[in-house]
Amino acid sequence: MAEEAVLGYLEHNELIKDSGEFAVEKGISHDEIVNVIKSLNGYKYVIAKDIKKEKWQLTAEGQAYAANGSPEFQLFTAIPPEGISKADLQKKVGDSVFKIGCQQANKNKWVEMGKTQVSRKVEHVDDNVKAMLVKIKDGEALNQEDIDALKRRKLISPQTWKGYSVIKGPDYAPKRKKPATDLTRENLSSGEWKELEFKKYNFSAKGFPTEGGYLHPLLKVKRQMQMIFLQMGFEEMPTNNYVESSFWNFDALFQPQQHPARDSHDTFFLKEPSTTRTLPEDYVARVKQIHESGGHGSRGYKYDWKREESNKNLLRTHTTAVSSRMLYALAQKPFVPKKYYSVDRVFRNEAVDRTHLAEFHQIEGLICDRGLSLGDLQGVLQDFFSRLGMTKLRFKPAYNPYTEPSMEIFGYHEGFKKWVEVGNSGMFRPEMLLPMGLPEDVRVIAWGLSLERPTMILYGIDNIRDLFGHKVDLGLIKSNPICRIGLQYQPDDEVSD
Ligand code: FB9
Repeated sequence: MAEEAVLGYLEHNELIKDSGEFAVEKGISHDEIVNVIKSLNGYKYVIAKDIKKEKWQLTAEGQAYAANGSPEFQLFTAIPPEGISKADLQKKVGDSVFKIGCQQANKNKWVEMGKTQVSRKVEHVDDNVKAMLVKIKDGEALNQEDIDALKRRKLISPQTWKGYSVIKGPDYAPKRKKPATDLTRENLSSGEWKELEFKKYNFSAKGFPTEGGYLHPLLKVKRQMQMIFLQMGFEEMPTNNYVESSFWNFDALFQPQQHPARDSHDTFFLKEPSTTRTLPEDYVARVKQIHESGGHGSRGYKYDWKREESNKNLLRTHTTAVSSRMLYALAQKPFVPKKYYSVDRVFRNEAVDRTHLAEFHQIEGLICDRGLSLGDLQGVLQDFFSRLGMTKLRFKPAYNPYTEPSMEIFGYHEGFKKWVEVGNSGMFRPEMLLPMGLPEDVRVIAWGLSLERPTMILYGIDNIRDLFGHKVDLGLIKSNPICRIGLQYQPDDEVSD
């Protein structure tokens, strides 16, 4: 109906000056008229131009006074000719009307405010305030002075009225022809295609979002890390066993059985199957030996090493457990130098916070060869991290039960303009390597880092829970950048380490 009204009116008139007045004139709601104008404008039946009008509307208080009269008027009419006590008057008109009414009536010199009594000063008064508010309500104009007075009393507030002026458009027609959106066989065979109006192609229309698979950011960075290791000539270690025995996870790494990390506060031990079945007995004996009384120049830990402790099954706390298996396997064959890496899940019974979950992905690299030194370790770290876009490294002495010397690795982050801890490293202790059967002069340099930290940094993710786990933000998984090379990250999304 609104459409016929607009198109019909323009058939005989050049312009619809004001859609608001047009709506009133046609008795159609302005919103309906506006929707039709917008749609006809879209199809170029008309050309609509915005017109804005500042107008005033009553506030809640203004509406109350427009309905019940201004408080000063209500107060005045409540005063009997002989006057009344303030208390009675207050009871009569209520607290807010009394408070505001007294101020205004007094200001208008309508009443005499005694100490306890209130009396009229004039016979009759007009409630101009109410009258003005009603005018506003009916959309009538008031002079600026009255507007300011009502504004001061917060009885009115400005409202922007938006409407349109409308003229015929390039495709104007008194009646909207539903443009054909398809050329059908019938159109062709009937020849009606000659008359038909075809809807214009909207070449900038957004196509249907193509649902497709998304690589999780962690997997993208995992791929990046794997590529770096393969390019550096490393082989991937098989990490497909989350469940590990305490022996390979701790004892083989010369980590003493009373080490704090070996109690259930840090480690998830298994109830079922609780104990490992097979271990290489001869090697176990040598590990027992080295823990209890040392050897190869080490004095060991001098404690009573328990087999049942090493039999306990757990969720591996580091992929270094896989390194110990691989190095032992390597020692069982004539020695060949090896470069191994691993990237997989490890589990630690730790407090969960913005950057820590009970599980994360550990990345580990190791090089096993004769005569390797700490310098070789620093060198390979320089090579590895420079491929991650981190060229400036610093090394801080650290301690791990299975490496001596050990170093924490810090890299300078160009984007954040600060040093970030990027991992840990060291040279595996002879107490770990020799019982395996590796030759005396074979050294193993190794380092480790997480997958989550670099991924959070590269993808600007602040909370690890958005990245991994049951609270993952799927939107992020779907909308994250294809890939992130190196660290030149946009500073605007600050992620503090
Ligand atoms: O990943 C860590 N930080 C990091 C790594 C890379 C990175 O790269 C940027 C984009 C390119 C940015 C940050 N860290 C190790 C350092 C910290 O985050 C640290 O607070 C948390 N660490 C985890 C352990 O938390 C309990 C990260 C995890 C970690 C620490 C040490 C090892 C592995 C993972 C190790 C080891 C190791 C040592 C010697 C021999 C063999 C393995």
